[in-house]
Amino acid sequence: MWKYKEFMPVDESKIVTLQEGGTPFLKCDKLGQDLNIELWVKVEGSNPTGSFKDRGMSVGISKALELGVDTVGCASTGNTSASLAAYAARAGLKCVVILPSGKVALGKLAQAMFHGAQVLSMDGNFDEALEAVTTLALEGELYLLNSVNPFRLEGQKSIGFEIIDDLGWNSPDRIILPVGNAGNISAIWKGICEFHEAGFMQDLPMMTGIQAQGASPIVNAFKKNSLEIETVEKPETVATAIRIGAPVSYLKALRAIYDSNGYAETVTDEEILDAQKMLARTEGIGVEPASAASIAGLIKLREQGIIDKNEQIVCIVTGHLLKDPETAINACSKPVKIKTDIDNLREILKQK
Ligand code: AN7
Repeated sequence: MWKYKEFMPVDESKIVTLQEGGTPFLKCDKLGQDLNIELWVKVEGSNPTGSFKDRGMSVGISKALELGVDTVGCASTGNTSASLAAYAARAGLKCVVILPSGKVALGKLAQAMFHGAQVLSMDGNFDEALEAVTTLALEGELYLLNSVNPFRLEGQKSIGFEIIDDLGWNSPDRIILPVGNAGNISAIWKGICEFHEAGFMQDLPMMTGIQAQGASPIVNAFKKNSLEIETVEKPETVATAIRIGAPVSYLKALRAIYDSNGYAETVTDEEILDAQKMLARTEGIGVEPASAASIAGLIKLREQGIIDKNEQIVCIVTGHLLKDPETAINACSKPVKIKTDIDNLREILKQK
């Protein structure tokens, strides 16, 4: 992503990178033909720590070095902490992460711990953890690297740059992505607008945000045509990455959706898990549940007629399948036990 460094507000001599960005951009014809659209999928799980957060952390940690801080921190549903822990390690900074107890997928927890962060498990949800870490940041204990930090969004806007670049300096009709704390949709829209103002393309995409039904304050506001959200006190969804009831960047996100003539919709946990499996089995793309919300949303909005036939659509899948191995294993039948006997193996294959 640093090929776009002229658009990034950092001191070039202090860039901390794990070579994030430049992720696969896959045309998905089987799924696209079923839905009568042209479908592209941007695979953010291919980033160094397995999610789009790496783009933001590369800029955020570069900035932390520029500012001369010694400790960085975040609250997280998992991916932010995994990414921050890795980039802090690379920069030689101390790292503190606060996680909602019992609600962080195993792969993400393993990453945060293994990269050497101080991992604190809070008896509360993400919104409460963010409030706590923000207080610590305001007291000067640490440099906050949640997406309230504008430098995070400066990195993540490169997803927008890459989509335009990947399409040969054209905008798709629509970009669909999962929304949790709402930083990413805001960042991508910023990137798109910067490229548009620079004259790199003519059209603009309709920004389309998808939330889980049990954690959908932004969709609720959109359905009321409002710029204000009502906090969801007890957010709940299988897609733990987006289990967020008080998204910090709600205003930027709603503006992005309204200004781009976009849309917002909810999907159920069942729709998310069905879409996750379908994407893995028809296109070979393995994503975590939150990421599959974009595909589930695409299917729903196509059925509802909100998405027209022949639209050119980019779905962003935000994190890798292996982030949440437990959910993946629970969605499958167990491996068949076999004996160390080739005849037995032949019998089993015949049964199919
Ligand atoms: C896979 O890691 O909020 O709307 O603390 O991990 O920018 O918040 C993660 C969010 C989508 C939502 N997909 O993005 C965290 C965290 C995945 C994610 C989102 C997240 P935002």
